[in-house]
Amino acid sequence: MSDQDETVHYDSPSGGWGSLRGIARIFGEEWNTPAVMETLARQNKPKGFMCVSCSWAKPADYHAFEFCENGAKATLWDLTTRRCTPDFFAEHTVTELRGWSDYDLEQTGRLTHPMRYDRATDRYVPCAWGEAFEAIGRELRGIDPKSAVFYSSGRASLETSYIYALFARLYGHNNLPDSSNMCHETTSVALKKVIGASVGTVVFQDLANCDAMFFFGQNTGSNSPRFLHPLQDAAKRGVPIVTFNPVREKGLESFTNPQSPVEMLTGKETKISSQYHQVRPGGDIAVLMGMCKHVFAADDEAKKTGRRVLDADFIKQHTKGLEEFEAQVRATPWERIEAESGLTREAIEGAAQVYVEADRVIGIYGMGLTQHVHGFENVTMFVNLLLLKGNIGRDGTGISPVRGHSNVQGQRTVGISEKPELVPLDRLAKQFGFEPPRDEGMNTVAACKGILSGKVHAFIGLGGNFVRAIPERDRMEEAWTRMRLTVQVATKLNRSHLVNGEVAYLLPCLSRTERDEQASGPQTVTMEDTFSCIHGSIARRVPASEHLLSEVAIVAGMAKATLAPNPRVKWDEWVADYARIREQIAETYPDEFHDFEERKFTPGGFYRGNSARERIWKTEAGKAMFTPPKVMSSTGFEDAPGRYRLITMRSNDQFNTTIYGYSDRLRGIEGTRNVMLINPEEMRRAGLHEGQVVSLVSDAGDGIEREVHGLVVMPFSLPDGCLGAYYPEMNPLMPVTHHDEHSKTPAAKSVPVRIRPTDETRKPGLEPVGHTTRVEGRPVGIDAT
Ligand SMILES: Nc1nc2c(c(=O)[nH]1)N[C@H]1C(S)=C(S)[C@@H](COP(=O)(O)OP(=O)(O)OC[C@H]3O[C@@H](n4cnc5c(=O)[nH]c(N)nc54)[C@H](O)[C@@H]3O)O[C@H]1N2
Ligand SMILES: Nc1nc2c(c(=O)[nH]1)N[C@H]1C(S)=C(S)[C@@H](COP(=O)(O)OP(=O)(O)OC[C@H]3O[C@@H](n4cnc5c(=O)[nH]c(N)nc54)[C@H](O)[C@@H]3O)O[C@H]1N2
Ligand SMILES: [Mo]
Repeated sequence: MSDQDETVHYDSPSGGWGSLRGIARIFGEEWNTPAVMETLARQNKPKGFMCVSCSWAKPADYHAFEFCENGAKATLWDLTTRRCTPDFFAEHTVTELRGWSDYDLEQTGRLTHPMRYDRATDRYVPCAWGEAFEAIGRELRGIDPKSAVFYSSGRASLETSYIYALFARLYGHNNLPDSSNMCHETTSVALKKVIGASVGTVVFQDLANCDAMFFFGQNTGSNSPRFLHPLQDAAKRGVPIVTFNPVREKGLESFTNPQSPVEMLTGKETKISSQYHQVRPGGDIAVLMGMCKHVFAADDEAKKTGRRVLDADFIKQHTKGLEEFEAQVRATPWERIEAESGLTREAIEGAAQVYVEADRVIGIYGMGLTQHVHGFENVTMFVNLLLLKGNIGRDGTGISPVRGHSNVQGQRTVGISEKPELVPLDRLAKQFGFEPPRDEGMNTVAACKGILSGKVHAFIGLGGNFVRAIPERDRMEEAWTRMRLTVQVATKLNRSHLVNGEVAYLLPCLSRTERDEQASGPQTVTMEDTFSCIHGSIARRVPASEHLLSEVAIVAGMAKATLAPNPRVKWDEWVADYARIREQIAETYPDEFHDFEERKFTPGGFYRGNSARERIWKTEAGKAMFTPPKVMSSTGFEDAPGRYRLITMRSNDQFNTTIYGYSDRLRGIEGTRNVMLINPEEMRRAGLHEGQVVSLVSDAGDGIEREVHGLVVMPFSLPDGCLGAYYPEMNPLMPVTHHDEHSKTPAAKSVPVRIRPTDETRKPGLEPVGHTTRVEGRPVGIDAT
């Protein structure tokens, strides 16, 4: 393990004054006005608006300010007074704007007018909404529907998502990739297979009723900070919290509640994790194997005195496949487990002993498990561990994937899915009198491959920043320009808007913080949180521009201009009153959404239910499945001299591809994102020194040369054999084929790379990182540097 003292680190707890300073630093005077405070005070409250940042629960008994540093940043980002107007676009060509950083692009402020790309002048020019819809409709009618892709990024409401998916199916395809395809798709596929439910089984109250929590690869302090409150409560109750993460993430170490005056004044912090294990990236299958091995051994001991550690009744009644799984675990030697995990047997047994002693256990995880070639095995191994002691389907227990975007889970619930078997197509057919397409649609990876091969002719993006979020940036951007039609619905300018198809539109929408006034009055929209609770959201702010339309109106506008009229599909009525869309949702999904209108403002949200929580297993065998893992490492590649496992990381100063600033406060990395993190011993072994400028090259063995240059070496506490660097800067290094085998989630947490040193040394700063990709020696990309 690395020498802690040589590495950068952050000594203060997460939360605390640092989080308030974090907000003030970015927004300066802009944030501390009465109107902004009024907006923030209504965030995540019943009859307020729901945060646009992450999907963490909005509890019924909320705090005075039910938002966190990052929720406030996300809101303030939308409330900015800056505007990206037609004048701005008149001054800059698209080619010029492609030279701007992601940060600078978003700093131009909120988009104000619908814009059309004009090839002759290489500029975006304003156009009327009607003109944009007509042109989009004409283009879509002119191509095979199966060659169009409708992407969504996880923010749009249930109402928008439902009509967007309906639009796709009425038009004739299931090509509905979602940001979820890059995120928790591994969860959806793995949990569905082994417990018959595609989402987590935990609800908010379980957090207060559990006896132990196990955290694998989820960074609470940065990515779901409001979760720190129930975690702090649990830690104070003496609940052991055991964490496995290659990085020592501050939020999982200690926390000062910024909403507690006493804690703020005294600087008192709560220790969060009782054990913290820096597992190798990709080493979780081995850790979980080791833990199960210890549980079996403890059960053997207990049996001698007539007791059991395993929940034998549960296993007998509710599960299948224990024997084969147990045989494999018992046959796996500790040496193998230690080598793959990078942890000692004692450490793993120490963690497992907490599991043995606890009656009620919750398993929590994030991208550290899902974004691997064998992410499926990671998730199913976690379920195996929980099943051994009946830790699914009892109060205070369960499996809890922490979802990302604020409505990413909900979008899947109401039909945004490329998998026809997950959507009640027969019901849709009846409800709207049409024959929906039944063939499998394109997920994100399939869409990327389709764009690369020229099979995809049109791309509509409902939010997001697709070309920055996906792997293989250079090849994707080059292929992008060969598409006939690209449409982006967005609040702020980003890279994806500057990589155009032949015909391109940029359509600005209301943000969720803004009043959505339609013919019937102000509208409510709804979302689903990570615990499957549905919340209404209603906003009061005056929109950023009078020319904005709501996402519902934009989707309906495009659909109406594309499709033949259908008396049952009432686009205009739906736009006039979103309650009419909620009626349709309730008709398609009666079990989950009955009495939707009456229940939409239930404090804490209304629960849409989860069969696995009731111990009803909708799997092939009708039981919860023990799943012997096929591999011991989740990386999907062999170790080799000079080959490293690259973790692509998020900082607390970004929301995905939106970069708020350059302070990764909780990791002690300030004023830069252009760093390559490595432990000090590994740095010396590689013959490198602090401040040395290096390139990373992908080592996928597929003949394509991918390189990111201009990274500065920074010593950091990490396990051996791995490196850390930021997402999305590293995405040019990821092959599109490097993804989870089952779900196709890009494997962003173990990318095989090599280091290419230079002679230069400097302090890390704001210089942009460059990237080049070569296919058979030919440079690809539209403006690779
Ligand atoms: N501020 C902020 N909040 C966000 C986001 C954001 O970008 N910024 N993004 C939102 C979205 S869309 C999502 S999906 C979530 C993402 O939230 P998380 O699921 O927390 O995702 P990451 O931060 O990418 O990575 C999680 C953790 O996995 C660890 N890790 C990496 N490799 C491994 C491994 O092999 N094993 C283990 N055990 N751990 C590993 C990393 O060190 C990191 O701490 O956050 C949401 N919230
Ligand atoms: N290497 C690597 N790659 C990754 C990941 C990783 O950990 N490592 N994480 C993956 C994950 S988990 C995810 S979820 C994806 C994220 O991928 P995306 O969801 O595609 O990306 P975002 O950065 O969240 O999208 C930000 C843009 O959304 C638009 N936007 C913001 N608010 C709204 C709104 O209310 N409405 C509309 N219409 N538009 C809006 C703005 O224009 C903004 O620029 O990236 C994935 N890519
Ligand atoms: Mo995500």
